[in-house]
Amino acid sequence: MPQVGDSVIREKLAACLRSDPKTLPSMYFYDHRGSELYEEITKLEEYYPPKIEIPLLRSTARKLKQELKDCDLVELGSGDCSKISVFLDEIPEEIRQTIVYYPVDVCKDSIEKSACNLQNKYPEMGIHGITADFLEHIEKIPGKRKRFFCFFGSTIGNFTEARAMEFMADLGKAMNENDRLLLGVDMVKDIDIIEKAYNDRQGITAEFNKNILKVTNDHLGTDFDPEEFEHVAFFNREHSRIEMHLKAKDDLEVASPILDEKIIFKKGETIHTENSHKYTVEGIKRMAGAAGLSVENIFSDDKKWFSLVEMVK
Ligand code: AVI
Repeated sequence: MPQVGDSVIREKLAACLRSDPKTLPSMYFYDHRGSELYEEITKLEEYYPPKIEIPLLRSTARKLKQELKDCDLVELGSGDCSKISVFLDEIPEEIRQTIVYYPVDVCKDSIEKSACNLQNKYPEMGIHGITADFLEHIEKIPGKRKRFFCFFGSTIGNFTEARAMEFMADLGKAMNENDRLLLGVDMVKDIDIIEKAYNDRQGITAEFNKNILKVTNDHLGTDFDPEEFEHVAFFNREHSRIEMHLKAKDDLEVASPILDEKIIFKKGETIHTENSHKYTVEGIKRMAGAAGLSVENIFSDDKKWFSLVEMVK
C-alpha cells in the first residue's frame, strides 16, 4: 500500500514528471534510506568533497577565530551539526564562550537533537536552534549582534543557477555591514575526477540516484521499478555542473492510481534528478557581486579543489 504524501508534494512531483524533459527535485533523495546512502557516498574513495572540506574547515577556523569573537554564528542547513563541530573545535574556549550558535534547518527533530549534543560538547557556548526553511524565511534569523553566516558542503551547487542567485541576493539583502558569510563551494577541476566522484565503482551513487524513484512511489503511488532505469552522471561544460539522470532501459509505462494517469517513457529517455555546480574564482566573484557582496578571502586546499569563500557586504 503506497504511503500517500501531502497534496503539495504530490502536485510538485507530478508536474516535474509531466514536464519535458522529465525531472525530479533532488531534495527528494533524502528519505531515511537516501540519507543513509548519502552518508555512504561521503565515505567513498572517489567522492572527494568532504575529504577536502573537513581539513579546510579546521585550517580556516584557525585563521578566522578573531572574527568570531562576540558574534552570532548562523549555520544555514546545519543538519547534524558535524561540520560546525569540526570548525568550533579549532576556536579557543575563551572565544567560544562569546559566541551564540544558531543552527537553521527545516528538520525540527534533527535541530533539537544536534543542538543538544553540541551543547554538551561546548557548555560555554549559547545555542538556539531555528526551525525554518532558510530559503524562504531568511528574516527569521536574529540580527542584533554581528553575524557570521555559514553555508557548508557546497549545497549551493545543488540549486538551479537562478535559485542560487536568488538565495545569494536574499542573503546579501539580509546581511548588515559587519556580517560575514563563509560559503563552501566545489571548484572546477579535471573533469575525469569530477565524473568519477559521481560514478563510483561500488554503485552507491547509482543506488542513491535510483532511490528517488522509491520516494516518488511513496508519495505518488507510482510503480517505478528502479531496475528499469540506469544511473547516468556526466559533466555539462556549458553549465559547469555534474548532471545526474535516470535513463529508461526500454520503452515503459509507469502507473499511478493516485494521479489517475500513466507516465510514458521512450527507451533512452531520462529523468533529470540533480545538478551539482562546480565553480571558478571568477564565477564566485560574479555571483557575490550580483548579490551586493564582495569576496574578502578564498580559503582553498593546495590543489584548489574545494573552497571556503568569505564574503562581506
Ligand atoms: C549534497 N550535495 C552537495 C552532493 C553533491 O555532491 O552535489 C549530493 C550528491 N549527489 C551525488 N553525490 C553526492
